[in-house]
Amino acid sequence: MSTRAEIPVQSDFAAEVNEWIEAFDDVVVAEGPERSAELLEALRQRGRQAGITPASELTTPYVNTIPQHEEVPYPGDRALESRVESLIRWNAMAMVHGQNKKDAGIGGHISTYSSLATLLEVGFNHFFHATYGNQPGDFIYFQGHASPGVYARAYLEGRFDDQRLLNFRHELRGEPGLSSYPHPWLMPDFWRFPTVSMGIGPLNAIYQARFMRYLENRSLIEKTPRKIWAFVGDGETDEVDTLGAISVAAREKLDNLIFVVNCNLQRLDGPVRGNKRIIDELEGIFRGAGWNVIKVIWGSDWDRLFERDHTGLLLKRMEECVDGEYQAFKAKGGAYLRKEFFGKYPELLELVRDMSDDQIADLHRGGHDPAKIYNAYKSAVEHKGGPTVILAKTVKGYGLGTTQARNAAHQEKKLTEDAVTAFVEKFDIPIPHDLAKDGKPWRPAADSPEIRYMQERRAQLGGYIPRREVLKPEFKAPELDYFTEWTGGSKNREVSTTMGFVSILRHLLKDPDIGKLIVPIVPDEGRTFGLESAIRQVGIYTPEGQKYKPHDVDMLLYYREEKDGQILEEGITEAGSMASFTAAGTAYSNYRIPAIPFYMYYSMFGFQRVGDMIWAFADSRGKGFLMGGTAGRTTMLGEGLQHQDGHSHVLSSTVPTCVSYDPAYVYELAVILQDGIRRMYQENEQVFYYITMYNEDYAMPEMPESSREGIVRGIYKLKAAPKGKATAQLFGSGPILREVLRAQEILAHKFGVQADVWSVTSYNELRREALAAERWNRLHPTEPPKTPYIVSALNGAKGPIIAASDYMKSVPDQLAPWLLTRLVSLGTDGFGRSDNREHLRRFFEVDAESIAAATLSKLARDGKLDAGKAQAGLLELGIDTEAADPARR
Ligand SMILES: Cc1ncc(C[n+]2csc(CCOP(=O)(O)OP(=O)(O)O)c2C)c(N)n1
Ligand SMILES: [Mg+2]
Repeated sequence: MSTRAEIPVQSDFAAEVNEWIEAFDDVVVAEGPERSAELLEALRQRGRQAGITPASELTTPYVNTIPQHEEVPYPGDRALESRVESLIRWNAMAMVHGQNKKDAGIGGHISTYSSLATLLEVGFNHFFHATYGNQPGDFIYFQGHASPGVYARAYLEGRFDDQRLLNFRHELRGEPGLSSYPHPWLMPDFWRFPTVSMGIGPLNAIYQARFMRYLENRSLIEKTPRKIWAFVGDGETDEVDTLGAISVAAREKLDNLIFVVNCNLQRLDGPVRGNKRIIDELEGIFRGAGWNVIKVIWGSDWDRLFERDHTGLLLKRMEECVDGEYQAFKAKGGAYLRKEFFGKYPELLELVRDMSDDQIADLHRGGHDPAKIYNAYKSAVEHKGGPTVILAKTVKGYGLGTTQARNAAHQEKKLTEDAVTAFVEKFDIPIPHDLAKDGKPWRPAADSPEIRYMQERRAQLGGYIPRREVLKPEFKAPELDYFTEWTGGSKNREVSTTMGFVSILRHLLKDPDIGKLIVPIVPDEGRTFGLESAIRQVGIYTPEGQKYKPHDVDMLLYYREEKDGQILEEGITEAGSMASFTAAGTAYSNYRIPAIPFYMYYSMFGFQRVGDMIWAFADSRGKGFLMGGTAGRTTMLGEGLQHQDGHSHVLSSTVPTCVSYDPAYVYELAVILQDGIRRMYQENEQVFYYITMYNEDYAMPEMPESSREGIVRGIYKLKAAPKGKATAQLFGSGPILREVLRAQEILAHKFGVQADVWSVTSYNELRREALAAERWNRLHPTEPPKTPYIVSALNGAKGPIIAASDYMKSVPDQLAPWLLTRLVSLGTDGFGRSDNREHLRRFFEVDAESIAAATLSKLARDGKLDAGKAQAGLLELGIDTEAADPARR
């Protein structure tokens, strides 16, 4: 009964559906696309009111987003552009091939650029502005391992000579080389953005776009049509960093941002999504996050086939295939494609009956078709209100013969002689065979039509890209007098170094000259650091202003958001904050604005969490202050294992341009900040700062006379032995310096042992300086040796050295080679615990009693104190000599 009843209902319904579709078609024809969309939206609304929720449409059919009939004609000279592209392809390939023949194992990549070439060339010829009037132009984040193609273009442009190309990956031979990947550190006039650590480029690009808007909204730079283009690998999207912040771009309506994902369907080992289609997956993710998505899947030569296919069978077949198959189609050639793809349906075979196997093999993917790419870029550049992602389907190893679309393509460094010959023929490179087989560079004369054309295109677009430049700084750092309020001590008021820092920061923010350049950055830790007053003072940046009345608006320190707010409150993202820090810390070059970022965060979530981004920051020649708050494994009380940082100073020591300090007092902090601003912004030194700050309150003393140099260099004598000559030397850093001072008293009063106390602000800097002196001495054995600062500062101070800090023992251990006696390091090796400072410091053996006990013990070992007396001293100090080692508990 039910079957009979249903069939007529269904067919009735099908007819009804058809009527609706016809009616809708009429609207499309009569009213146009916008009205039609309005109609659909109204229907959707109505559906919702009736309790019907339609499935959301995150993915669209597997065809180009821009239909052929909406395309504009290509504006460039296709023949000349194609010629230029071929020449670039040759030189990019030859550079890697030749170098690996000459120097086996030197490496490099040829397949990535071969898939990316047309995507870049359309940009270089028509979109990438090097300048906008007198303003800096677009920023391009290149896929790092496509660098040979970028070098090859610069070679054709005449920016590099033959020798420079022959020095690819040979940077240490007394001549300028070409670095493997984009590294501003190594090629400071060329690269702006280090991108080769997968995921860092796209993440930084998002925050770069945001920071650009920040500078515009704060009227620090002119508004221009400037764009940020990020070329991203499809495999690279596996990194959480690549996709993790894409919602930021949509939320902030960053229509200055364009991602181009080079969907060559492969990564290093094999297919990106062999069993699926990466383009569909990315389309859903980006659209869901609110991005404008443009798919460039098929080249123009497919349009003819689509036109001839009236049944939709071609699209059906396309949507049946997964990426693993698409890869095989390009690896195995035309006959295979005919049989396996078109051959599934006789109607499809018929479609390509008039085409040869070679013609079928040559059917282009969208990412290799300048016309399709041009239209996508044009649409992206014109899109308003949000970011755009272009998903371009390409072929890895395009045009490289037997390497094309093979799983091993990524690792291919050399071609066979036959393959070189085939390449030369395919791309019509007029180079003699004997030069070709060794991968010699080749370019036509500067006045040849193709070179003139490419030069003219770049001239039209304002110059060459990439290029990095730094204008001569005209910056005057405030003198130390400017910080008198903080060098003068806290007059017995108990404050923390964090509070001291925030008040210095607020002072700087008010400064008529440099105040506007300060960029405070926090990942949802403003209150942790007591920034409420600064929030009230300068506001939190939000491009839309404050659309709501904050609940605490009646309070003095309410949550103030402003369109031109100065604080970057990033939410809970250390990676995002680090990306903002990177944009701000390189603004002196990218925007010609010497922004001074202060990024304040939980020190535990810095170097170990975003260490690779900090490394890239250093590579970028970034400047600014990383302020590691709630520092110290015992000073950050209560929070335990995941929060208590006792090792960030070990990690910071690994970054060559990072200058680290662990100050105990606010005057030390003031001296360091003043010196940092001077060195980075006035002297233009390529360094940045890592400073730990703590949340323990105590009275801050006044800056002692002539301590300035020692503070900056890393050590100074803070308090000489109270009576007479010292027999021990005590080093202290951060809040543990106060434990050291207490140990000095205990030793004097209880045991009659005199000790000097030194404040060590930077073991890292002392070690670097000593290493440099030692190296010089090593290389100049006939010259009088240089004395490391640590040696001259100690000036023969007598007795064992006991060093204590809230960091691992390896931090003071760095000085061991230069000390006259063996150093005793006390530190916080091991996992943190939840407890208060007193218990934590006893547990980690860095409290005053443990420091005093270590001194007695060492004196006994050195034969300067009776061992029995030392043992009794330990007992008197309440030391549990049998407690388990905290480093292993
Ligand atoms: C963080 C990180 N992990 C691993 C690598 C090593 N690596 C370099 S390229 C590559 C594959 C890249 O694939 P894809 O992003 O698809 O780029 P394609 O070469 O296919 O364009 C890998 C794994 C790296 N550079 N960075
Ligand atoms: Mg890939």
